[in-house]
Amino acid sequence: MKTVFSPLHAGHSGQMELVAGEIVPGFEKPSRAEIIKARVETEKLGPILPPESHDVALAKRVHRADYIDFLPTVWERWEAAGKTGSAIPFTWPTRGLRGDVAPRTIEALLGFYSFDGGASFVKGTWDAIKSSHDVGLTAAHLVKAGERAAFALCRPPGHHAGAAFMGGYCFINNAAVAAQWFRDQGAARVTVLDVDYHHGNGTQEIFYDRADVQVINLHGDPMTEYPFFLGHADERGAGPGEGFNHNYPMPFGTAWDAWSASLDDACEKLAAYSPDVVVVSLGVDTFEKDPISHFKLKSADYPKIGRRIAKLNLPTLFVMEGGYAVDEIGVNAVGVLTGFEGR
Ligand code: FKS
Ligand code: ZN
Repeated sequence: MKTVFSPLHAGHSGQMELVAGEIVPGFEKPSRAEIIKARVETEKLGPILPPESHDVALAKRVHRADYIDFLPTVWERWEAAGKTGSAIPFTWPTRGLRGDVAPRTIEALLGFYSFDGGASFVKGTWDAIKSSHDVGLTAAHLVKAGERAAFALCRPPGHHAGAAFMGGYCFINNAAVAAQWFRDQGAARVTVLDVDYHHGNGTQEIFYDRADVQVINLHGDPMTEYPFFLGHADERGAGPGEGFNHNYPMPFGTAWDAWSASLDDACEKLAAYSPDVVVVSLGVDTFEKDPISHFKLKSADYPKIGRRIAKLNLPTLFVMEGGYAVDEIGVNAVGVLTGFEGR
């Protein structure tokens, strides 16, 4: 299978993150993508292609236009305001405050367009976001052109980004943009299957009231796991979208037997929906040694995930999301892809 990758991801580097009361270097770091790329090479998965540039008008099909227009302006506004360090949001319009009036200052706008402090900017962040968007769409083009599958080695990831907010290391929802693009290209139905450890709240929000994009999520139970405020089993979609959203929250300690039972059930629902194409939000932070997660999948389990998805026998776009056990991230992510290819 072909991989699409851009070196511009590396400009999103050195950004800081607030974890447990301390500002620390972000877990979502450049070596993640580099190690996956190196594993694609050593495993001879296939050619690695650069992305083509795609207009962000495509991103505006799933994100609000003012949000997408805001992202490229963040760093220059932050600097113009005399600020140093990472641009991190810290005030949010939660219940009881106005979320409908866009304020004027950069610190206020960062809060207006986010749900947590997990998506922070440095100088190269916008170029990395745009390259990740381009990587996703370029890989989607390969699938549309007839490849059985393609791998979008996106960084930064996307599945926490909603219609008008960033958060959880995510800015543009690459998987959602690709799913919408497939619809616009004539696919009647698209499924997003999200196997990242964290619930893909952004993807769920974007497609929640739609029947043309089925969204299936396997993840840590939001009662105890980030992003906490979405991802329960009773969230089944709304209006015309009712019955097209499926959540599989699972407790800390979940290992292959229980996790794969959820995957089997998810794949049955997916097959019954009979989409023209599947977009897999591929996170490997379900790994037993992941430093921020609490599932217990082993490296040998990742090829089994790929094999199960391959059994669906549908055109498949893999979009990279999370995974923080950097030493094993290449083995695990590429393991899914080689498993998909039946080796
Ligand atoms: C560490 C707290 C970290 C944020 C977790 C974000 C997870 C991001 C991700 C993505 F795929 F988007 F990258 N809280 N104690 O893995 O879901
Ligand atoms: Zn994750």
